Amino acid sequence: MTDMDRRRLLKTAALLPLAAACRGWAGSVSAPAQASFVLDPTRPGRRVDASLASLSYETLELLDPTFFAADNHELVRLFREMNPHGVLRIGGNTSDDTVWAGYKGKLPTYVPRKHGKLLQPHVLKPEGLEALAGFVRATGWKLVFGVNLRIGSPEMAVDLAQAVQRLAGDQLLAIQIGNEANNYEHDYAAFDAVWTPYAKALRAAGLPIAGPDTGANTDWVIEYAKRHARENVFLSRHYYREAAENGSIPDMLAGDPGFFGEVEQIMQVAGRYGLPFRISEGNSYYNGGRDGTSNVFASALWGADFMLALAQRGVAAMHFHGGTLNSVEASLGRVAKASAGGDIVAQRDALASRYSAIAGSRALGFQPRPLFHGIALAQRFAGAQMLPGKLDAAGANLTAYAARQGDATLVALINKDAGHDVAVTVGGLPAGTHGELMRLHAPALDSRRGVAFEAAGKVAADVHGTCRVALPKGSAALVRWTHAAA
Ligand code: BDP
Repeated sequence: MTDMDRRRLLKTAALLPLAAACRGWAGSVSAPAQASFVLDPTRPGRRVDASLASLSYETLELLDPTFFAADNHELVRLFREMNPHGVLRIGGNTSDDTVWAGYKGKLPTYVPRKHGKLLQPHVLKPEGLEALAGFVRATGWKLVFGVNLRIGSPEMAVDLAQAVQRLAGDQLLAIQIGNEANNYEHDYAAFDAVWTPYAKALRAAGLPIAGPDTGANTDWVIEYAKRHARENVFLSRHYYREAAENGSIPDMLAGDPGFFGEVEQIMQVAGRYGLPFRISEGNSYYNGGRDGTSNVFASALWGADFMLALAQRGVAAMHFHGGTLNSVEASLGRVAKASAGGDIVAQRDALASRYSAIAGSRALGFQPRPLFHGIALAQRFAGAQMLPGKLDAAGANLTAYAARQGDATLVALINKDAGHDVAVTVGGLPAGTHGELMRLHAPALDSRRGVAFEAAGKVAADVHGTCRVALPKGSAALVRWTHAAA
């Protein structure tokens, strides 16, 4: 299908009268795959946390006190638009490479990372923290703050964490100790041995703690829960699908069932201790994300699907890692080489890390990346209770989620298939109700621009509680059925 055809198809779908939208496929394209999704409203599942859409940034970002600042209105607006109840996690590799200027005691000698070019640590000044506190207040977001474990100074960590608490007050959700310590501690026992003196000192100072903020070690999370659950705010680990070098659009859209098996293991343990579990950092591909994959429309479909798959299993939040290209490249021991030129959209895009959901700079302004719109779709489920459903995808790469939100029923349909349009017969809806349809779409899976998540008319469930929704390849839909009669 050409871009023109796609646009026409979406337009037609949006303009369909109620009955037609529910009875059949109106586009003039080859027959779509006939899928079905039947939800079961009698077995409500997990409640979706309000902070599901959350973000993660490098500590290095705080070295520019104009970035996270209350008067950075455009960034504040985009955070609030994404989620009025989000949580900002500050950390990443640079948290373990940063010293706190406010600390006047002695410090162990800084040990550069094996691969790194950084010979002296970054220095975080009080103005960076003050500005951050203003930013979280302006956004209404909570804060999770990572302190440097690698350097081996619990004293500095306490001093810094206390400053964060003084400035951020109630916005502070938790302090985390170390970033992906699995990269520099031999095993869980070694991590626990260096972590414990930090935790004791921080707790003695009245600070809330979360962790272990490991890279990809599910066994660490489980062991940590067993040992430290009682004094913890939440459990955390990171998620990236793969290294950027191995990334591609088909790979990203293929799904990652193995990971969700691990999530389920963690959720069992989290449930036993009554602790929330957050993916405190993650994105499509580590090593900074992949250009042409992490920053194009396909990432929006991936992000929405990933978040809802997490929510369905009871995971409280997904903190998408991002921020400036400079901060993420520095976290990897590299120097950012942003391509200059192009229009303002291209210039802002070039300044952001490849997987960031938001692009731009203080000087040039900020704009949503394609991923932002996928996150926005999934965030519509905040506060809802997930409902199970039976999906017959008819061979297409299609996922579907349902939830009850107050009196409304939500259904998200994500067609990650690059080759098949799909017509989904949704069943198990309250009979005779009408739904507000929203579509997430773009000219193509590899589009950097022209991505929208927007209202696309109404649909209605028939007397049997059934409705057909047309879903062009590489697009998603969200329908919110309200129980008022259509
Ligand atoms: C994680 C680090 C973060 C990096 C990211 C990446 O915590 O600092 O920016 O990987 O490789 O492991 O993109």
